[in-house]
This record gives sequence, C-alpha cells and structure tokens, in this order.
Amino acid sequence: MRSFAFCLFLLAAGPVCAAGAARPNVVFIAIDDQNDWIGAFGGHPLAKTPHLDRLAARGTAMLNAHCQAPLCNPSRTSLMLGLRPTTTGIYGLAPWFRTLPEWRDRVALPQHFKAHGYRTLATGKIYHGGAGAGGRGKAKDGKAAAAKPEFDVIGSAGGVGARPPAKLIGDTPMGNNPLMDWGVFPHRDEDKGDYQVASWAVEQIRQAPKDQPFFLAAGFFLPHVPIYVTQKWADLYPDDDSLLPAVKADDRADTPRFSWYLHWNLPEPRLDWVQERKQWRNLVRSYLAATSFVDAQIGRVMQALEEAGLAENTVVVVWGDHGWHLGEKAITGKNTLWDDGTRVPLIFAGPGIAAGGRSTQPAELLDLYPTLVELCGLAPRTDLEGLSLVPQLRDAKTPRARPAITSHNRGNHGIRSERWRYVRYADGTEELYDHASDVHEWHNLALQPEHAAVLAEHRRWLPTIDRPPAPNSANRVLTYDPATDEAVWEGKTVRRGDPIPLR
Ligand SMILES: [Ca+2]
Ligand SMILES: [Ca+2]
Repeated sequence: MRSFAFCLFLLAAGPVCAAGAARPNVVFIAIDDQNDWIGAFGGHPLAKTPHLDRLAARGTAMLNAHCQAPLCNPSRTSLMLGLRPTTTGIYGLAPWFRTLPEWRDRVALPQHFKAHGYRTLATGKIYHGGAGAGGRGKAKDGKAAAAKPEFDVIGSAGGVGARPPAKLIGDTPMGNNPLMDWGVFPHRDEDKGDYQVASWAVEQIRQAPKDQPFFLAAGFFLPHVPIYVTQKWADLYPDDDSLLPAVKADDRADTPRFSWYLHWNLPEPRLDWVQERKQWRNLVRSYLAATSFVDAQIGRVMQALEEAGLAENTVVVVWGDHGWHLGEKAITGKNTLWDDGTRVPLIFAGPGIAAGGRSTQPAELLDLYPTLVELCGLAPRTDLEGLSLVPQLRDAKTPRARPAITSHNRGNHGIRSERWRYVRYADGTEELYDHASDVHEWHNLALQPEHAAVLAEHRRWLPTIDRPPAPNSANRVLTYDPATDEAVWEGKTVRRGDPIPLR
C-alpha cells in the first residue's frame, strides 16, 4: 500500500513511477455475454452471485456501465485497444484487428503492461474467435498477424467443455445451429471449460514470481450459448414462472422499424418461439444457473489471491462484454442498443479503490485501459478514447463529464446518460427512454415535443467519427445506404416498403 501511494505521489509530481517500486498485480476477468443479472446490478431479483457480491463489497461497482459494441469481437477489440468501433471500423465478428495494417502494431492493454515490466498471462476467451486468448490468429497469407504476442503465457483455452451427445432443445428457427442450446445434462463441473480456466488461473497465482508484477487475464465462456449446466446450479433456482423477466406484450409497437434490422436473421430465437416451445423458463433458468456457476469459478480465483497473500496488492476488475436479452423487447440474444443489450457488470477492487462504492455515473468498457494504467501507475497514454474511472473508484459520487456510447454498425448509436437512454438508427429514426420512471425502456418518448431539449442534449454526443466497416468485415455487419434507403445484412437487402424482416 505504501509503495502504491508513493507511485501516485510521483505521478502527481510529474515523473512516472520509479523503477523498482512495487506495482500492484492485475487480475482481469471477462464474462462472456453476461448481462446485469448479478447481485449488486439488480437486473434479476433471484440471481445468486455471492462471490461477485463479496468482491463488490470490498470494491466499487459501476452500476451504469455499457459496452461500446453489443457483440463479442467489436466490444473486446474496443476495450483492448482503447478505441471506439467507430474509430476502428470493427463492428462484426470479423476481422481480427491484427490483420488490418492500421492496427497490426497497436499496443493493446496487456502489451502496455508488459512494456512496464509486467508478466502477462491469459486463459479462456479474452479476444474473440480464432485469435483466442493469446492472439494466435494468423493473417490469410499464413504470417503471424501481430508483430508481438498478445501475452507472455497462454493457458487453458476454456470454451464449452463437456457437451451432451445431441442437442437438448432440438432445431430452432435458424436450423440446427449447435450454439442454440441450453439446459441440464449429466456431466461434471470439472469437465467444463470455465472450471479449467479458473484452475489454471489459480495455479498461476500460486506460482507467481515474487519479484515481478503480473497481469492475469481470465475469460469465462458461460453464460454464452450453448448454456449447459449441472443439476446443482439449476437447483439454486425455482422451476416456475417467477424466474421470467418482465416483458410488455406490445413493447415493439413504438420502436422504429429499423430497430428490427439490427436483430434480423440471427441464430438467437425470438420470444414467441421460446414461448411456443415452452423453452423460455428453461432458457432463463439455464442462464441464471450458468451465472452462478461462473460466479463460483471467480470465487476460486479470489480465494487463491487471498491464500497467496496477494489480495491487498492486486487490482481485480470483472467485466462482461455486452448484455443479453432473455425475452425483453420480444427477442433473445445480443446485437441491440437498449440497456438489455449494452449494460454490463463492471466491478473493481483493490488498492486505491473505495470499499462498498456504488456509482450510477455512466461508464464505458473503453475506460478500462486508462483506468488500469492509472491505478497501476504506468505511463499514461494520450491515444486512448476512454476516460479513467479512478475519480469514481475513489468516490462513487464524483460526476462524470460524458455519457456512455454504444455503436452497432455504422450510424446506429445508443447514448446512455445517468437518467436517459437515447438511440439513433442509421435511417435517422430515434428512441428516448426515461430511466427515472421506465427502467424497462417500454415507453419511447422520442416523438413527444416536451422532450426536445433532452433529445438535443443527447444527440450532441453522437460520434463525429463514424467509419464504415473495416476491410474483410463479416458476420453481423449491417450497411445502410441513405440514398436508396436500403439496408443490407449478410447479403440480404430490405427496403422501407418491404415487410419487416421478423426472423
Ligand atoms: Ca460476448
Ligand atoms: Ca415500447
């Protein structure tokens, strides 16, 4: 603690932290597709997350935190590079950013820590897809995509782990997609990818060299689909309709038709399908059970830190990469600009962070890079687009100068202030919700003249840089041409007069 205070003093005085001063370790934990159904975040009244609750009690929870893109690859690219999707042009599940000359050598968050003497380690899903935890992705010409490795040491890959012999729920409207499955089947927790990710992280903490700080990244896969759980986690929840989230039957009657374009032709089934197939409760229960299972794995990592005597000098951050709908707004899945799609758990604990803090100020995953740099006393960078959250982590009431911004493909943006949710789609249509009276975002106020000033205040935060999709963009990339009023999604075109593409 003393050496940390010394670092901050030096920073305030001008020069960076003196060599040899002990910097805190970092444990950087990602949860895939984890929405706000986590204790302190209040998204689901029955969610059981005792380990994350304990972490939030010894640290600060950012209760109004949002992703910069509601999809894995662009969200994680933004966080790790410290740049918005509207700056990189990375909106889809491809490309891996190192294949683009512009970002090939960009110093990502763990590389900045390595440059300051840290040993960097990763297990599970940190980056998306083939790039995996360690950025092992190769460019199409076979050359390594990145000039430098993403991490020094790469551990267990994680992922789904044990699978049932056949899909549990059968075909969905999009066919036999292996990801679209959930439920309980007989297997062991030890055979799950996330259990192995936690085991590897625990082992690294136990063996950590005493003379070098570490940056340990652990990426948990669940509650991403397929959501397979063992009976013990499902048994934490009642098997009845008390589990179901609140939905409004005609909720989409006041959302612009363009809002459907962002969720068109995706593998995730719609609410009407899970209701008809009597799968809604099973999906919700599986998601909650998986959340509790991952919470327990994070608990194992936290226990290892305490047993190694490292908890006092380790900054822990837990984040989700975007939200997930479980029936709200008539859909399941991600890819939306509402709170259900953008709001994420974000918890910090460790040296320099107030215990029990609860901030309702807007925060962005983009803020993690500058926040961790400041908390650890590394040289600040001037090329990051986020803002350090250290003022809110010291005193949760500290106001913040700007809202959280989420972008989903070019021209579609969500702006979240402390009170309001504003959405603008590429065709110019808008939504506005007042969280003071409408936490579910059921009542679109955008067309009501008395809200003109609120609309104007939020419109001014729309990104001024709004790049088209990067070369080789693929998968979940939507383009819109205002000249012809045509939207194109995965090679399919829809025009304003066409029926709304409901699947
Ligand atoms: Ca994800
Ligand atoms: Ca509505």
